[in-house]
Amino acid sequence: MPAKPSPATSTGKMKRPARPTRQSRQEQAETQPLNPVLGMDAEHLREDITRHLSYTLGRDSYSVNNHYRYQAVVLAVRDRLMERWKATHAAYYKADCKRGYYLSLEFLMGRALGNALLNLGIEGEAVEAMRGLGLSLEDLSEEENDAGLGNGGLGRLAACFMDSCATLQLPVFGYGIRYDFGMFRQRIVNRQQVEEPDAWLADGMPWELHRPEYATRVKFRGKTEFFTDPEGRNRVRWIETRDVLATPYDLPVPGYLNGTVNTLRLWRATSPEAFNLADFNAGDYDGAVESQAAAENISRVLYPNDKSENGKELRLKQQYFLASASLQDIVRRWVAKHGPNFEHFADGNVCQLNDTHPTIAVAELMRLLMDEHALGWDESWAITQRCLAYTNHTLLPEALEKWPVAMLRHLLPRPLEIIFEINARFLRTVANRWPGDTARQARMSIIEEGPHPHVRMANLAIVGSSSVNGVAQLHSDLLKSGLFRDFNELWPERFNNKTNGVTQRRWLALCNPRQSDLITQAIGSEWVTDLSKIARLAPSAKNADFRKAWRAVKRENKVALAALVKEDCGVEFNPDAMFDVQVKRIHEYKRQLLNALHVVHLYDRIKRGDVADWTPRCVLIGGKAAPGYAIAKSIIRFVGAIADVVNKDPDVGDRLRVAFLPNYRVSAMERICPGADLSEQISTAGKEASGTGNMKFMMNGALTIGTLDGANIEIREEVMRYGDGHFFLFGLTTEQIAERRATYRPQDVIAGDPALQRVLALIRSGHFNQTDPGIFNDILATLTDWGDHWMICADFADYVRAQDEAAKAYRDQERWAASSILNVAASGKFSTDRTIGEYNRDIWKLTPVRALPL
Ligand code: CJW
Repeated sequence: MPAKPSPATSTGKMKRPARPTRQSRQEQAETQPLNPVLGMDAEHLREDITRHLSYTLGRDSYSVNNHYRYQAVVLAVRDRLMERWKATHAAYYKADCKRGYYLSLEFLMGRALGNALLNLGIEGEAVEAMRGLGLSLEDLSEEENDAGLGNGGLGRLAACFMDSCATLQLPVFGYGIRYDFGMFRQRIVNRQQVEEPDAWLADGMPWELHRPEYATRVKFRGKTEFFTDPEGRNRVRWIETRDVLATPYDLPVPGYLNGTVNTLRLWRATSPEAFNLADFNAGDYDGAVESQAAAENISRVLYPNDKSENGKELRLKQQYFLASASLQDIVRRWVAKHGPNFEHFADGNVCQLNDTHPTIAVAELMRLLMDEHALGWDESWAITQRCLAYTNHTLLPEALEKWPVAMLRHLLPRPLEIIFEINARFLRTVANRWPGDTARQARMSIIEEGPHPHVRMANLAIVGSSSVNGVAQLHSDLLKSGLFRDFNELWPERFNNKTNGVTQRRWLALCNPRQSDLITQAIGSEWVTDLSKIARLAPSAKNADFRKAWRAVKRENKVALAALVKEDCGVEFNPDAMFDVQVKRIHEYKRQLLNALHVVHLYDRIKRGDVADWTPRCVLIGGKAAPGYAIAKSIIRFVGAIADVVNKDPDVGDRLRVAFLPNYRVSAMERICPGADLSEQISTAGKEASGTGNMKFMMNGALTIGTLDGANIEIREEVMRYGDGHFFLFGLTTEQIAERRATYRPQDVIAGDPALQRVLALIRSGHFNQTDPGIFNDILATLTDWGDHWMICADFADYVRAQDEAAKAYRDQERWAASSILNVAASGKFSTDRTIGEYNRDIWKLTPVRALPL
C-alpha cells in the first residue's frame, strides 16, 4: 500500500494532531514506493507555480500579490524537495545506518529559496518559468523573511554544517527550537538601536512540515521517588510533573545536486491539554489559559544575548526542552527499529552539542536510559559518554554557562539528582588520579560550591562526552593550556580541534554569481563541492586579462553594495573608493571601537590637511548589540555620530565616508561580502574563538586586516603560501597581551602617541555630539578610566600603521586585484565540507548514504 499523504496542508497549518499512529508503521511507510518524479524543467515548474497559486493558495488576478507569488514558487520547489526528502529518509532507514545529530539552540538559516534552487540545480529553469509568468526571481526572493533563529557565528555555523552534511550525504539531523520570534530586528532611531520583534512566521512558513505524530512530552518540576520494579531492580520515577508538549516542524535541507534532502527538526512548545476544561467550566477562564501560555512561552523567543549568560529560568527551560524532546526522538527512532535493546545504541547514534547550551542532554540521556528503559548506571553511562561530543565556542568567562542548583532542583529535580551522582563518581576519579589535591578537585567539580552552588555546564559537557573540540587551532590550544587544562591532563585523548568553515554554496556560488562564473570559467566548477580545488585559481593572478575581468566583477559588486548602503543608510559610497567593512555582533572584544578611532584619526588627518597620496575609503560597520549591553549600544551611537559629521563635512568630500548598516543579518551579508575590499577582523588576540565572517570575506576576494586571533591565523597562513602582502597583520599576540596586562596602563600608551591623543581629545571635546553633551563619556571611560580591558590603546598605533599599508596597497589596483585573487585561491581550507569531513572522520564516523533513486 502506498503511504497515505500527510494530513498537513501545504502551509503547515492544521487542526489538532490525530492520535499518534504506531511508530514502526510510520517508519515503514517511509520505505514504500515513491511518487512519480516531478519535472525539473521550466515548463513543469511554471504549471505547478500556477496551480499552487490558484488552487493551494486560492488566488485570482484580483487577490494576488508578490507575497503569494513567492509562496507559490516555494510550494512548487518544495514539492521537488519532498520527493527527494522521502527518498533520502527511506535510504537511511533501509541502510540502518549510524546517525548523527546536531543539537543547537540556534540555527541561523537565512533565506531558503535561492539555496534550494541552487542545490536542486534548477536556478535557470526557475528563472525561465518565472519569466514565463512575468515574474522575477530576484524580486520574489526579497519576499522571504530570513529564518533568523540565531545570534551570530555559532548559529550560522550550525546552518552551514547542515548544508555540508547534506552535500556530503551524511545522515545527520539538526535539532533546534522553532522560536515564534527569532533574532530581533534592529532599527536605528536617532542613531540608536531600537529592537523590534521578528515575527518571521507571521506571513506563513511554506517550507516547514508539521509532524504532530512525533509530538512528545517534556517533564518539568514535580518530585522523584524510589521504587522496586517487578524484576526487583531499584528504580526512580519522576512524578507529579508539569508537562510540556514538544511538536516537531521539519525543514528540508537539500544537498548540492545529489538527491539528498536532510532534516532540520525544530520543536514547538504547547500545553498537552488545550486548556483545562474543569477550570474553564468553572468560569476560571484566566486559569484555563494560563498553563497553555506558560508552556508556549518556552518556544516564544530566541535569547538575543551573544555570550552574556544571565541565568534566566526560561532559557534553562528552553535548553532542557530541546535536549529532552530531541533525545526522546532519537531513542524512539531506535526502539522503533531495534526494539528496546540498547547494546548497539552507541554504535548507531552520535550527538554533537553546539556549545554547552544543550548540555543538560548528558543528564537527560542517562535519565531516559535508566528511568524509562531500565538500564543500569554503568551501561547508561558508557552509552551516554560514547554518544555525546561537545564543541566549545568561546573562552570569555561571562559566556561560560552556570545554572543555580536551586533552580535545577525546582525545575528539573530528576536531572539534578543524576548530575550529583555523575559528579560524585567523577570526583572519585579525580581523587584517585591526584590524591589530596583538593584545590584541583574543587576546580574540576561539576558543582561550584558556595552559598549559592551552581552547575558548571562546561564541566558536565566534558565529563559526559567522548570528544571536546575548539573551533580554530589557537582556540583549541588555549582550551587545553588554560580553561580546560586540568581536564586535558586527565583525558588528553578527548581534546581536538575542528577549525570552522562556511559553505561555499551559499557564501560564494549563491551570493556572488559574477565572481563564481569567472572562477568557473578559469578552473571549472569542481570548487563548488571541493573547495580545495580553488587553489587552481592562483596562476590566474598573474594573468592581466583575468585581473581586468576580476576588477570589473568587483566593481559591479561594489555598485550593488553601494546601492544597499544608499537605500538602508542614506549614505553615498563611491565604488572607486576602498570598501572597508566590519560586520558582526557589536562586542567590546571585537573592537568596533578601534575601527571607529581609526576613522576619527583619518578625519583628523583630513582636517589638518595631511592628505598627500590619499586613498578614498568608505567604512561600513554593522551589527546588533545585545539589548542589555549598554556600552555596545553606545558604540553603535558613536559610529552613527561620527558618520553624520564626516559625511557632511565639505573638507572631507570623497576621501572618507562612514555608514552604520542597520539590521545586519544573513541576507544582508549575502549582499555585503561580494562588495568588500577590506575585511576588518580586529579582535583582541585570544578572544575571538574563530570567526567565520573572516572566511566569507576572504572567499569573496577581500583582503583581511587582522590580529593573530581565531581563524585569522590560519587564513593568514594559507594566503602566505603566495608570499607577503596579502594580509595586513597588526597587534599584540595572545602571549604579549597576557604579559602586558599585568602592568598595563592605557594612560602611558596615550601619553606616547600624539595621534591617539588628538583622536581622544576630539571626541572629548564633544565634536561628534554637539547637541548631546556627555553621551560618549562611557566609551571614553572604558579606554582611559577603566583600564582599557580590550587593549585598544595598546594596539592603536600598529593598527593605524597596518591601515596605512592597506591604503597604500590599494592604490596599486593591479597588485590589489592579484592579492584578491590569491586570497580566494587560498580559501580552500575554509569550507564547512572540510570541517564536517573532519568531524566525521574523528568523531562521528558516519558512512555516507546515497538517497534512493526517484
Ligand atoms: O561562535 C562562532 C565563532 C566565534 C564565536 C561564536 C560564539 O564568538 O568566534 O566563530 C562559531 O564557532 N558564539 C557564542 N559563543 N561563541 C555564543 C552565542 C550565543 C550565546 C552564547 C555564546 C547565547 C547565550 C550564552 C552564550 C545565552 O545565554 O543566550
